[in-house]
Amino acid sequence: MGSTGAERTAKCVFLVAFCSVCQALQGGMLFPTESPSREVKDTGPVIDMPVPSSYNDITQDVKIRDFIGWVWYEKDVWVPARWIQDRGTRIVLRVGSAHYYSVLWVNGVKMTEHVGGHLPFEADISSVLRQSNANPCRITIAVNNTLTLETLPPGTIQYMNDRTRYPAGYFVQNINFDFFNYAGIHRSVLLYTTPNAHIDDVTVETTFSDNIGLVSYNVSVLGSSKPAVKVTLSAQDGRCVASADGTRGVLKITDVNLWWPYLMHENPAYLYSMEIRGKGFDWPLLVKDFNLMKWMGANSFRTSHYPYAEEVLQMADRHGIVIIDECPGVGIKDIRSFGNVSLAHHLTVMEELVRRDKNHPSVVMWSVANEPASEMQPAGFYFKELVSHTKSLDSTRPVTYITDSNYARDQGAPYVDVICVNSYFSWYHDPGHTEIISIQLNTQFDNWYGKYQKPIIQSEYGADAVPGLHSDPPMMFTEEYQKTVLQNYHNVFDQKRKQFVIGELIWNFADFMTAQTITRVVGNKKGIFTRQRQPKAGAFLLRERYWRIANETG
Ligand code: BDP
Repeated sequence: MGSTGAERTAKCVFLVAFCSVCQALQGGMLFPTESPSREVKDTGPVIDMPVPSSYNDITQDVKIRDFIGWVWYEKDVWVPARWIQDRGTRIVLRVGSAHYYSVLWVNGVKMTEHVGGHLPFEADISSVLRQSNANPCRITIAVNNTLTLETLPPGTIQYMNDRTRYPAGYFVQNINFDFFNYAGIHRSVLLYTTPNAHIDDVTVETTFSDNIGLVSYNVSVLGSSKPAVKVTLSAQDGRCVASADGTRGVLKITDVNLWWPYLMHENPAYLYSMEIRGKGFDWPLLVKDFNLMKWMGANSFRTSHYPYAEEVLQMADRHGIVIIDECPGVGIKDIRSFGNVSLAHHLTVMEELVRRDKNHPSVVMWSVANEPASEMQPAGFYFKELVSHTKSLDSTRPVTYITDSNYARDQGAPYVDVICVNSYFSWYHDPGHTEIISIQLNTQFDNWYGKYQKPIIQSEYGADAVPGLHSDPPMMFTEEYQKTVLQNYHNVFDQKRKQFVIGELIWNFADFMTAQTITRVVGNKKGIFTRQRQPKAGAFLLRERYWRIANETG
């Protein structure tokens, strides 16, 4: 990776030098100096950068940590000659995710570009590679992390131009969300092949009646020839339980084993495998996180506030963890972010998300946004469109967004299936007063339910705790305070659980990095685990609670 414009400038410098060898000297070639009439752009350093990773935390350089703008990644790879020679093979380059706006070149030829930081994109690079000198193949990806009012999440750039206060001038990226705007190529970049005639998409919808499971499938095949498609469905022990021919159909399974979240059934997370013939991040941390969830007896999470890597969803399928799959619609606070351009982009992001995740049994609900300014007048139309579009993409799952608005003023709640509410009583409101939680939380639930009669999930609640900080009686930022807040919320959940509160999601599983502000102590400390995954006192409280509930209900 180099900094701004590194690669383009580097090529330019090379060409100038070449001309000077073969022609008479031209011009005085003054040393380049910045002046009111001249601009100089240095090619910048080229540094090693691992992929996948965020470039911000890799070096000790504060400028790279806080960099805003274009960065350039480049790598030469050898593509197996066999792939190139066999014209029946399609060669694809897939980027798991790059934040935020990306342009992709292969051997200097632009292949594609993609807007949005959390979902995959890919390009068929076969024809470029089949031109002469394909190997080594040079992959170049330019990534720009600038957020605007029309990106998801939105942001604004603010220029500090007042030269009396800021002699050099500078600019900052303003954001309305509470996590560090990590940037770079965040997920794996893969080269893979398919035959020219290949399966482009598969949609599976499941239902059951008594002991019969029904699997409707729809396979989309691309390519000039259309091979016959055969579908087989196998049970977990490998037995074939149903099969069919053709690109669409319904498979029937007698004595079906349903997929259940773990803790809720003696045989949870039962997966059938479907094979369609005709054919086409940090692992240790991921495994540790799933082990911690199971240690606690937790069986659900929300992908706040953007889609997680596909490997995470695959793990959830296998382990019986239920997911609310959230798009990057966080920080929609400015009225201009409810405009048509923003809405059109938001609809596209939902299309990309549903396309990617629709076949995961662990995904039980789509979340189209987190804490938007849903009390603003255009929010009604915006969420009506967004929810109905998402339902048209997937009619089998409920759709929600997460609100922190007042129940009386929220404009989007009429369109969602489940009301998801975030609240921070005794933290952002009435700091220090844990005794008000009970009355405020009861009122919150009764108000929402009274108005909409829809099931409710408490989608965030919690308090910051700096690990190792203690006080009794509890004070804010200590482990005891976090525990007391959680305990007070839980007392109310236990009363309402028997009525209409169908879920509770602690904020947050683990501490995480944010931008620097006076409300954050080296990041957000609302985790019940530290960033290094060690438990705070609150983790033991939740562990006791979740296992108790599992035993009561199970
Ligand atoms: C909520 C946001 C979440 C924040 C949390 C907090 O949804 O992203 O991290 O507050 O302030 O409003 O800790």
